[in-house]
Amino acid sequence: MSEPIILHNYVGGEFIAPSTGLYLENPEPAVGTVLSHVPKSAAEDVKAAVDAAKTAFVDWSARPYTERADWLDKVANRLEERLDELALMESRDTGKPIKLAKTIDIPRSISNFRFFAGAVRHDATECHNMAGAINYTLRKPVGVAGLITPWNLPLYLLSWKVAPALAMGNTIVAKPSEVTPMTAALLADVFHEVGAPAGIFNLVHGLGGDAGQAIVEHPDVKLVSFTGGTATGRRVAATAAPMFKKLSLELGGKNPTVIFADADFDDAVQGAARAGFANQGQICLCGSRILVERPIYDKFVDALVKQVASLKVGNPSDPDTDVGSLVSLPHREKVESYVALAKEEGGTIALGGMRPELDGEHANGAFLLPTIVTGLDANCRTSTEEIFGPVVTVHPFDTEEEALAIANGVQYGLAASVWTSDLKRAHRFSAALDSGMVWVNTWLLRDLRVPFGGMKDSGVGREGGKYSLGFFSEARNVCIKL
Ligand code: TXE
Repeated sequence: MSEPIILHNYVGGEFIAPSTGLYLENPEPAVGTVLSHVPKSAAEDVKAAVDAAKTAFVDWSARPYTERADWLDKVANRLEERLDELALMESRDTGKPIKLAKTIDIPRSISNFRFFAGAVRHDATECHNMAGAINYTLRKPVGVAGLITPWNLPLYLLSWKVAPALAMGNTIVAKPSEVTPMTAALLADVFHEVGAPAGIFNLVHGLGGDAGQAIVEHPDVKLVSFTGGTATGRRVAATAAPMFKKLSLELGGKNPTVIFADADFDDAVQGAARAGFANQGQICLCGSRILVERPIYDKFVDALVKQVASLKVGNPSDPDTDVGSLVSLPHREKVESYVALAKEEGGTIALGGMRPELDGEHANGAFLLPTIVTGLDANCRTSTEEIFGPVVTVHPFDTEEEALAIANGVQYGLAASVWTSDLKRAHRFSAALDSGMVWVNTWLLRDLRVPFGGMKDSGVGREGGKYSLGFFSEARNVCIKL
């Protein structure tokens, strides 16, 4: 067993200890041993980071966009050189399969830097001609950006915010989840290695209620981009709104996967399994409510059970593993409480519902078998509340109207996937869904230019492509009388 790694905050280009002198233990969820000691930072640490970011802003915001884009490319290149190390750390910190970290999480993080370097190089602003005058739009950096990220896709989601924030000339105070701080720490290391200007990227570790809250409260943080749970998002909004901060909230989901009888059956089974169980069901976009048209319902459930039962559960470091451990033991308890609730509510556990029996160091990891529940009312708590784990419920429907009512009958509205070979229905149904994003005959196929975000309790605002460039800047109109 190796010694725990001691993490530092990164402020003004220096790695420093928290002012409190206190550290949190960060366990490796698949084995239960302590992976690192994480600074338990306080408002004082956030203040130092904001001061550093404010100082750096003067110079950074004045640099040409081409230079800022070049820095993003340097960060991307160095991340790429360290891909294996980053992937292993992401897998150990979260419990996710190394296969996923290596092919999705880290490559996407690298792409995020390259994409926003390209986006800002090719960006153009608008011009509105009118009688006797011309208007043009300038985009100014906002200032110090507070970026708060969750534990499910640590570097992937952090880089999705860091890259556009810097591209548009802002400087950053970031706080990763205290549950998964490792790759954010490595990102700070990369900024340091490439010699990025001191203070443009500051990292403060710690608890949400301490360091996170202090970032949102700080009057000099002019913009907050938050991804996390809906309850926390509500608190962030309540704190930030009276100060009129720019705010982007990407929150929870309870996303429907809607399968019509005319869909390509095998594709739909594969798609529903992937949408339900990728990253152990811990992606805000995961499809945890599977609605199936009645004529194919029984056949579909059988095929889904067979498909999901074939997934290999266990050691995240094994390259063949499909399903790793959940992010923590407390999170597994939360997910298991929903399995118990599903039974109370009259559901049948068609697959899983318990912990796998694993040997050796994984015997006490936070594992849970992929779980499929049938026979539940579509309106019960298990079917409508966000579980954020490897648990899906499957429900039959008879008509398109009924499928739509079930799909839209929750407080969330983040993503949906629809499986059908009827083109007209695909368009009609996609337009009627209360959902920020709809995939048809696929799931999580991402183009980084498209708007990303949710409606209802799934959040406020959109990020991605020009939406991110817009959010991370202030638009100013200049009207010239001719
Ligand atoms: O998230 P939190 P948690 C959902 C999922 C999960 C639930 C709770 O259902 O079970 O949310 O997860 C920081 N001010 N999602 O508790 O608390 C916190 O330190 C400022 C969906 O882990 O929302 C972390 O960095 N920041 C989701 C970040 O907020 C605060 C991904 C997210 O943590 C804060 C994760 C405060 N007062 C969970 N309190 C998704 N949409 O992808 C906490 N934080």
